[in-house]
Amino acid sequence: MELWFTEKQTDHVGITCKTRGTLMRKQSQYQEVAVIETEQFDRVLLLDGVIQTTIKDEFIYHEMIAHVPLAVHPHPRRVAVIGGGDGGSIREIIKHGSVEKAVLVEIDEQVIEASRQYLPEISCGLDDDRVEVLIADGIAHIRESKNTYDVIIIDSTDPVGPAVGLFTEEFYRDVYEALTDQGIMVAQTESPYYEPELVQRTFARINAGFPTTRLYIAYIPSYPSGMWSFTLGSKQCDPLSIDDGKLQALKTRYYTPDVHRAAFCLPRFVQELVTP
Ligand code: AG3
Repeated sequence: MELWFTEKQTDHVGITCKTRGTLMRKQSQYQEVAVIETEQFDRVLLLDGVIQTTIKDEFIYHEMIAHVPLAVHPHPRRVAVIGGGDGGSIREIIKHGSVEKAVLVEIDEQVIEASRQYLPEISCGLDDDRVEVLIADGIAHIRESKNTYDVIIIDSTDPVGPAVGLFTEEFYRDVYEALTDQGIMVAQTESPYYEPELVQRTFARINAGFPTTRLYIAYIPSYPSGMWSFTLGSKQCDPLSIDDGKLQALKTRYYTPDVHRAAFCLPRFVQELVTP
């Protein structure tokens, strides 16, 4: 018997994967947490039936959400990840020698538990000495942190349920205050193809507080439309000015200094979403 998993990505389109089995499935206080095994993507983390990350293509998302801001900041020492309980962003952050402390603020402990047990390739960085794991509300943590972090990465789920507050102008204002003078934030901001209004609105909200706001793109096969956006807000640093030499030693599979620059070159329909 063949078993297939489908995520309904929009009201009219889904992604369907041939499945070997379910490794775990558990209702947490916030959502249903599951790890399934698929033929194409190996193990897949699902939250309320939505694909968060997969063993095969997670490197693209995690490298692009972490290395882009860390390359732009001249000397990132303190970094926070809001959400991202699988640990993939943390694993990439600690590849940077300048980082002294990386704080993961995840609201749902069950996501961390499931990832530690079933996705060790992704969660492995969580045990590093420089990493602190907080089971806490990221919105409250950021509100209470002032002038604390050089880089803040918002590695959230889609803007439904607990993540809605991570897409508001008020939250981005608190992120600005939580950043140091040369601080940089990045948020995952969904598919420009399926969610153009969301991309446009979120960009405007970040841009309302940050002097420099830029959208960049990566291609992630398991996410809706494959084309995925990230929005970067910067207090001082130019997102396109990076020190290639410093980045040569990074062990990556997607990110390179050339990919960094290319990621900010947007197809016209995407550029139009962020041009006033
Ligand atoms: N967070 C973004 C997942 C969004 C995917 N959306 C979807 N499949 N509809 C990923 C967390 C990885 N650390």
